[in-house]
Amino acid sequence: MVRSEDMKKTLLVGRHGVGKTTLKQALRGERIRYEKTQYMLYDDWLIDSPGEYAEVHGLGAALAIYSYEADVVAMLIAANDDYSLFPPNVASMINRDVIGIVTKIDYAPPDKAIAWLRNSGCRRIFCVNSHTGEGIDEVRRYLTK
Ligand SMILES: Nc1nc2c(ncn2[C@@H]2O[C@H](COP(=O)(O)OP(=O)(O)O)[C@@H](O)[C@H]2O)c(=O)[nH]1
Ligand SMILES: [Mg+2]
Repeated sequence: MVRSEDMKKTLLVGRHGVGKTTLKQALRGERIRYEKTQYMLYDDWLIDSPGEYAEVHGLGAALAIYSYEADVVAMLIAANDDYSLFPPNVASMINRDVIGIVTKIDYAPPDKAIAWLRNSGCRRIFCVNSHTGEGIDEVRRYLTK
């Protein structure tokens, strides 16, 4: 059982469909189910964002502002993505701890996504399959205060 007061407040960022909401469910130990994210969602320690905030240039500022409410910003890329939304070294523009999470490692090797996340400035990178729970404990441990 995860107690929100034990956890670092974490903002999840990435394109729509990358697996932010599913990761949130896995980290919280909830049943995995599809749920479209229509607006910024605060579930105590996890802040889930709609993919459009990362994809539409004009909405990017909203993510910057929400990052100030977080201890950690997690940038997500799926192992089978064929592009990255995140500019090189963008982590240096965020004055929070920035980590990378590769989702959907059941679909493809994570190497390409790891390289993109590293290029964007993430020093810590985790690899997960939110459906089976692989890698979820490591992320949860890192996000525990
Ligand atoms: N195979 C696999 N599918 C995943 C994984 N994570 C998310 N998905 C699926 O990807 C789709 C989009 O996930 P969702 O969490 O809604 O993405 P979001 O738009 O970033 O919130 C859903 O059908 C999820 O079940 C994963 O690690 N492995
Ligand atoms: Mg979502």
